[in-house]
Formats: sequence, C-alpha cells, structure tokens
Amino acid sequence: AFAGVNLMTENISSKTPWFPRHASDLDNCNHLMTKYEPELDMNHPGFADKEYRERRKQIAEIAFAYKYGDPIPSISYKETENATWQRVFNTVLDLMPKHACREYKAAFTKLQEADIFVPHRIPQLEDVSNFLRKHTGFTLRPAAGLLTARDFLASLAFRVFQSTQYVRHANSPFHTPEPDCIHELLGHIPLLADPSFAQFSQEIGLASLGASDSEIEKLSTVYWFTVEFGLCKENHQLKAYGAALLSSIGELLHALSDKPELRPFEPASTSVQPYQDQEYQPIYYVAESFEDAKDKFRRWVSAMSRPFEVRFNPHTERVEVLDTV
Ligand code: TIH
Ligand code: FE2
Repeated sequence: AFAGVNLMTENISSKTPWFPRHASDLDNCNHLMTKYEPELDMNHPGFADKEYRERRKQIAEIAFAYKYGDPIPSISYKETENATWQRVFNTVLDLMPKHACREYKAAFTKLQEADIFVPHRIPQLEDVSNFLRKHTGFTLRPAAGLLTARDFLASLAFRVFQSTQYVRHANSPFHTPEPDCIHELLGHIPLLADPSFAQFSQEIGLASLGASDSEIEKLSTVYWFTVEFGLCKENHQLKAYGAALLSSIGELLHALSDKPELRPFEPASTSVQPYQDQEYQPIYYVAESFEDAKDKFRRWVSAMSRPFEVRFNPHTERVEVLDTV
C-alpha cells in the first residue's frame, strides 16, 4: 500500500478537510460539543448546582490555556472529589476481577504498583501521561469537555489522548452523561497502556485524518462501540473492555445482563448503527479479541475513499502523507 513512498501533497485537494500534521497542531484541535455540559443539559446531575458548574469551568480553563509541550498542570482536588473517585475506584476493584478483560487487569495492576492508582486520591494527568509514555508512547493533553469527533480522533493519530480533568457530580458517581476524569482514568488509561490496544486506537486516529464528514461519523461510531462500549470474548466468557463500561458500574452490569442485544463486531455494520449517548446502550458489539478487531478494522478502513495514506513518524511526531495512486 505504501508503494511509491514519495512524500507528497498533490493528492490533498482543496476539498480535503484540514488536519494536524504535527503533534503541536493539536493546539488547534480543541473544539467542544457543548450539548452535554451541565450548563445546557437539563439531565446533567450538575445542571442545578451552581458551585459544581463553577468548579467544572475553572478546571476547563486549564485545558483552554494548555499548549503543546507544557507539563499538565496539577489540580488540587477537593475532599468531595477524591471521595467520588474512591467510591468508583472501590467498585471497579470489586467488579474487575470477574468482568474486565485480562489486558485491562494487567495494566491496572501496573498503575497500582506505580502508586498512580490509589483509593484516596485522584491521579494527576501529568503522572499518568508519563506512565503511558513509558508503556506505549501515548501521552495526554487536558481537554475542556467532550470534543468534536474530528478533533478527538485526530489526536489519537499522534498517540495523544485528550483527557478531561474535572470530576463528575458527587450525587451521581456510577454514571455520568459526559466524560469526566474518572471515566478517562478508570476507563481509558489502563488499555492505553496495552500495546495492542494502543495500536488499534492510533489506527482509528490515522484513518480519520482528512476524512469526509460521513467517514468521521462512521469512525466515531466504531470508536463508540469498541473503545467506549466494547465487549470481548475470553475463554468463551464475555468481558468488558470499553472505557464507558469500566468507568460506569451501572452500565457495566446492564451490558452483562440479559437485557441488551449482543452482536458480533463487524466494522461495516457496526459503523452505521445509530447509538444511544444518554442512556444505557440497547446494543453492544462483541470482539473475538483485540487482534481480531484490529484485523477487521484494517480491512474495512482500506476500502475508504481517501486518495492518500498517512504514516506517523514517532521521531518527529509528524504525520507524513504518502501518495497511493
Ligand atoms: N457514561 C460514562 C461514565 O459514567 O463513566 C461517561 C461517558 C463516556 C462516553 C460518553 S459519557
Ligand atoms: Fe471516553
């Protein structure tokens, strides 16, 4: 596929949407989807809580000010915020042995050994970012809230994960309608430390660069049903690997009950399945394994229409564009 490895730009037409070429360009990939913010979403547990909204805003300011290369500022979390973390952390500890996939459990143990995952305090993103860098080369950037799919996926191409830093409302520890740092930390971080999963995440990101709006929609739907809500098989048993399941005990138990419909992960059909982003999912997709999901994903992506290919150069943190015609 990378036949004529001549770096080029001719195949990028004026119709190709802008995309970041260097990790520092991610400073421009911070557009938010505001519909689930506590200011606008009446169902958000913080909608009527002015103090909560102020706190969330104060923490989000850090993300707006952040620039490539900065260390991620540490937050001095309040006792109530640490207590919310502790409640979720302890339920994850209870449920993980039986319900989480083995890659998640292995990385979780490493995070405990590194003293990053402890019950009484929320980990700082800078420490987590340094941990990930050592294991898979992923790093974190602070995000002010739910980003547009295009911006969020683009960062994955650079092995950068955009992470919120504020904490869910104390009244609703076991499910929140928008991502918060407990979701990022307990849901996403362990698997981003797994090499095979990190590779899968980056490939979704690479496929999104310069893609059309409808392709972005499909890629974010695949992301939704895998990285966020994916189930997989392990010795004929069903396990969770999706971050939104592992950070939400409410939804995890729902997913593994007999209520939802389960279907085999198949990118062509999964990518066009409408999804539920406010309540528990009625449908989940089951992967045979990460390797199998990756194979299927690669085959599906190669049929996408983009007239160029991209490759990430980790030495320069640059995405190189390759001619494919
Ligand atoms: N519902 C998840 C949780 O409670 O942890 C957070 C979200 C992930 C994706 C969308 S909302
Ligand atoms: Fe997420």
